[in-house]
Amino acid sequence: MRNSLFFSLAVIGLSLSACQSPVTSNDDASLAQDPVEFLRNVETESLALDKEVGAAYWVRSTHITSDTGILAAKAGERQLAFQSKVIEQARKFKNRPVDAETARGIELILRGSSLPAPDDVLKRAELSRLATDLEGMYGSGEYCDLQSDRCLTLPELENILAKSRDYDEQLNAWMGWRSVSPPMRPMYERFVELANEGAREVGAKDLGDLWKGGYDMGVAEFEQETERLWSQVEPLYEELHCHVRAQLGKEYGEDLVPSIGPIPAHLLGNMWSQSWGNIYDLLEPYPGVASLDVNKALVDQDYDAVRMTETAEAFFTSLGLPELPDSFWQNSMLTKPADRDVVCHASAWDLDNGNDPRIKQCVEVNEEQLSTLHHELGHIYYYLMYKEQRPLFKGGAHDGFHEAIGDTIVLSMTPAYLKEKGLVPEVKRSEQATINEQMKLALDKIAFLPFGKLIDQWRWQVFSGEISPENYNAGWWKLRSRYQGIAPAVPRSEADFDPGAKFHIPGNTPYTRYFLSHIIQFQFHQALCKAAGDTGPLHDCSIYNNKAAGEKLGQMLSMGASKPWPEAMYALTGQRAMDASPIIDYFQPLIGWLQEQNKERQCGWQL
Ligand code: X8Z
Ligand code: ZN
Repeated sequence: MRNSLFFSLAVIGLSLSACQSPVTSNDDASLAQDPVEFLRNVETESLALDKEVGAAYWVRSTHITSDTGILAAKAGERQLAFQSKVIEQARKFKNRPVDAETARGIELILRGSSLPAPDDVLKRAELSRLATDLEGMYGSGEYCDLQSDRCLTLPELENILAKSRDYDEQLNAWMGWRSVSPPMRPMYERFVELANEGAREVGAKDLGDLWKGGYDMGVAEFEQETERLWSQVEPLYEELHCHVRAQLGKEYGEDLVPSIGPIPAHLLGNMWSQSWGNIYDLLEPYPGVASLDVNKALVDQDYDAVRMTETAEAFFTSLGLPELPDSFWQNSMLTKPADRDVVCHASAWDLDNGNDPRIKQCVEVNEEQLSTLHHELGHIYYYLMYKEQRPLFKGGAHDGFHEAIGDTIVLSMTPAYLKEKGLVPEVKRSEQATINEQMKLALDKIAFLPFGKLIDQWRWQVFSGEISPENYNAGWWKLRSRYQGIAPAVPRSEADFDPGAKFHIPGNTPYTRYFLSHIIQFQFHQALCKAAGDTGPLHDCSIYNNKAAGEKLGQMLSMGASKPWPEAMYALTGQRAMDASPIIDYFQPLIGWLQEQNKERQCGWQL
């Protein structure tokens, strides 16, 4: 997601805020002595430049050239300057007795930047330029394969990993994409130095601590909270890993996939081994029971990017939520342009103070992309629903909430729903069908959990200095093998920079949000099913067409960031904590099945 106002952006790297823009005449308006007035001034000042910075960033992301790089970096620089000024002022108000709303506003300003810049003008400009260039390098990256004599873009390389079952072909695509990131390494090192300097200037220990401070609890408490949630789900992941490894051993041979070691990272159907749904064909527990091949139906029925987006929109409107505005359709980028480089990584943008929400996605006609469209529209519906909040409160209850909305909807795309949409032929309920469906979903949702956690584990250690630049890659693979139980099939060294091959590193987007999202979306699903009056098993519930569930969801979304997140959680679920019990409940049938499959196997992996 990309947010426009910097306060609401516990969000992105060089996110969009406002600052001393040419269109903002009253440069020092935000330096008021009264906190209430200060917040109002900050909001007013933000709107104008926000619009300008948003435009510069949108054009940069949908048309990567050296010119758009210059313009975006310049706009970003002004934004960072404004941000620093406002944060500095907000710190002075921190311990003043103020009303609850004002205190919340100040809190959101203090934690609202994922990229604080140093006060030094030259360093600020350098940081903005680095952020723009790193993202641009990722967006325009391609791998020119000498053998086939052509250059492949990321979506093309991802397709190879999704579809090929040839060990070497997959390895070539996997390594190919990683040839894009080594030049980022010295830039990233400098980026870390400068961003840390900026973080220290606003009173944080380092940038990681600033990020961890965005959850209405202390930094140490938040770290414990993520550990607690991980320990709830780790046994599930181990069962899934154990079974997947055994099946891959059968497919590729145990010489290539050893039965007690980590899984080769390029065999899981995904460029980053982060979700494994693409290799469902190798894992289908009961072959032929319940056809779940949505990909084929989408192609056969001539779906295109617009129709897929309309399908996603129709789910939200079936809940009683509004239609997307015309401007969404006019301004979004739904397909990859043939004539220029763009940042294909899907994102949602809240431009013009909620009046111009857009998405940017290189949609291809397949199920994974249909899910991503629901994910992106989840962000858009959050924007639409909190549009009436004051600017400071236009944001998610926490960033994991923002990531969880569209995914929650995807959990309602049950076989019965897909049948209604004509995307699967028929629905026959049986225990075997349930196990198949659960396996398919687990390959995405359970497989993701350790990945969702380790990305920021790496960054927190990088920002704190625990992982030094000489050990960037070794530190990365240590975490990848510890959490995910995967390993590269070819030696990696410090000449590589594998973290840079994942969007959110050069894009400076915090990642713990996705780990949290993957847990709380099951809490949301459970609560919405309850609101819909569904009494059956959680995995069979769909809230499609249910206005009571839509009402409940809409209420929570419209709170935006106005209250600490436990209150938003309470409004939707009746609980105040994040909790992995619903995801565990959801997958009960599969867990039992996996335990049975694994009972003679030695699970886990040696490091
Ligand atoms: O980055 C995203 C979204 C945009 S917020 C497409 N996701 C993470 C990823 O792709 O790594 C969604 C799931 C995890
Ligand atoms: Zn997202």
